[in-house]
Amino acid sequence: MPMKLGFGLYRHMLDDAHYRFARQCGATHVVVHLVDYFKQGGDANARVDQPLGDLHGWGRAGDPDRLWTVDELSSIKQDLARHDLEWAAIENFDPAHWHDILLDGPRRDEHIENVKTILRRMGEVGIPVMGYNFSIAGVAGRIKGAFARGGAEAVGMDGPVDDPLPNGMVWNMVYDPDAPSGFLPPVTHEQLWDRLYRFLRDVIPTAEEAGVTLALHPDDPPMPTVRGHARLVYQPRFYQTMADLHPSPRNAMEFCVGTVAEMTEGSAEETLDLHSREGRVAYVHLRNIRGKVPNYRETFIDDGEVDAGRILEILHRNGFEGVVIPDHAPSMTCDAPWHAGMAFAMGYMKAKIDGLRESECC
Ligand SMILES: [Mn+2]
Repeated sequence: MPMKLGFGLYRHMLDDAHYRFARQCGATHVVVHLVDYFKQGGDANARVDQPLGDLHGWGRAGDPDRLWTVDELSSIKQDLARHDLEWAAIENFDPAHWHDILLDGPRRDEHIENVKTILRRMGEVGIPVMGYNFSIAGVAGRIKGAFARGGAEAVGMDGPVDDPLPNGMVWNMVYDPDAPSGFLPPVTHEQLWDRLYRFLRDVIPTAEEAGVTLALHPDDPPMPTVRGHARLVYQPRFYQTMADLHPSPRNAMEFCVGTVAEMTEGSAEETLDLHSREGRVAYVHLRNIRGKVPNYRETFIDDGEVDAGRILEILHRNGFEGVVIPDHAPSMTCDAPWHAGMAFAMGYMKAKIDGLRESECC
């Protein structure tokens, strides 16, 4: 089985028009975000691109008392199937459901049960992968501008962001709007690695029973700290640290090529080669960048420091059978900036993947 071309859809995109668009771009698989990052959008976080936000984050997390139900998941799966699309993965837990696992808070046991329930329901519906970030500050501190070729609007970073994180917020979302004022005490690297270790220890047995793979996204942006809080996988070598925490094949990676390329050490190609050879990669985010943290820019897929064709060759050579999605792309100047940017990335990836398949066949 060769690798598959997939497409990532945000919560507000779970409709027929976006399913058709993904299929028209050549996707056979879809990665679904069930957390709505855009509920309190405003200008800083409009539903026109990837979520950006400001120091207040992306907005409110979901309902802490309502986990995703089997009915809800089955209905999305059926909708996808009607469009010839397979559900490859859910991307990201809702902070409302698991914040005290990240924060090691008083509700941690309850939140571990939440994660187990979600994994069991995924297994029941047949969703094979759960992508997640294990991060206190989350995706914070990025800017947007006409950074990409031809002045296309893209995301980047211009220096570190060290403003402290308010109480009630985690992973760039507000889970408790009534939290007392003040700031979250910074977490150290040792504390956070210990929290990830205990998380995997507690939930991997359920993931194994359910047949669901947990797939860790590296820290985006990959800084040693963001908003004063330590990060885990902010250099390529820390992916190995994560792999060593639990030997189960259900402990895997959501390998984000762009994020790994933004790291100040190592190379995305070598890191991907190592872990895809060992079968540790559940699925791949493929996008391109120029620069390193804390100063980088996202670029068109053919235009940055990553050789995206070479990335796909490495995956093909290592027998990777999972899904590759474009992550995000610069917005193009036209009536449908997001669609055009994503379609460009999809066309590029589809041509490369088809070429790899053909070079093998005859
Ligand atoms: Mn990514």
